[in-house]
Amino acid sequence: MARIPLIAGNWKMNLDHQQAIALVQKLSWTLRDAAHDYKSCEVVVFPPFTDIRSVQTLMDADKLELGLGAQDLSKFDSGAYTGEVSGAFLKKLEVKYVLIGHSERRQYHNEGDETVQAKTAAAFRHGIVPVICVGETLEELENEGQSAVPVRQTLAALAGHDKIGDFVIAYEPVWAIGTGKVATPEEAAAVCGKIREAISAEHGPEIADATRILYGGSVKANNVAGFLRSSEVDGVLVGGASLDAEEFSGIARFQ
Ligand code: G2H
Repeated sequence: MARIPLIAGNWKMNLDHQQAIALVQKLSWTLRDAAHDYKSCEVVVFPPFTDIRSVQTLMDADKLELGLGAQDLSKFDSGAYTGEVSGAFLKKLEVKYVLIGHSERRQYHNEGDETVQAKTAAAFRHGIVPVICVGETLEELENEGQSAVPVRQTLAALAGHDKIGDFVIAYEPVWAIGTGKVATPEEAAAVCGKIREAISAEHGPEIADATRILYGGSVKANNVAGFLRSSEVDGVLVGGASLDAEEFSGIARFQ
């Protein structure tokens, strides 16, 4: 099955709403200049919660076919959970994707496999596509090799759901995030292949074939093509380089 590549820009805790507006306005030009074909490659941005409304309004006004994502969601649907943001609220803002289990959430907010599974369930309940982030630390790489942890985290996130909706997996080796160190395209492809094999064994080949598996970690316009050459890698999750419209458009123009 042909999977449409997904280019995802994770803005993390950068850009206030004015800066977010400026970036989307610029992106609208740089993607146009790049003659971006939205049908052959999906581009999604993941602003901070406070920027989502501004970005969504601007995309509508400009008829920009960017997808909108959120960087997290609550495992709860509503109620006395101060500081949390419900998937129901995100859905009303036309959020299509949500990052779950990003290594920065796992590292700084103590999110383990159980929380990631519960948030994945919340995304399924609200009809938002979870982008489940998995990856090994340097220590885990040395002790367990490169694919054991990402495979284990993937299966844990997908376990115990009555029905599995669409989802995306983002393989991000923790040692390659924001460090300038990058996995080789061969390493990335091998791990993405192992993740797909594991999904196939657990949930069947149809789901495995339909699932997009992305690579993330210090992706830039000048290294993206290497990752996307492999049929195992269906897109990229980009952090730092997604804050620059020309660089991000360069990544979207990988073909
Ligand atoms: C990994 C990635 C995006 P960066 O966190 O999620 O960030 O491209 O800055 O390494």
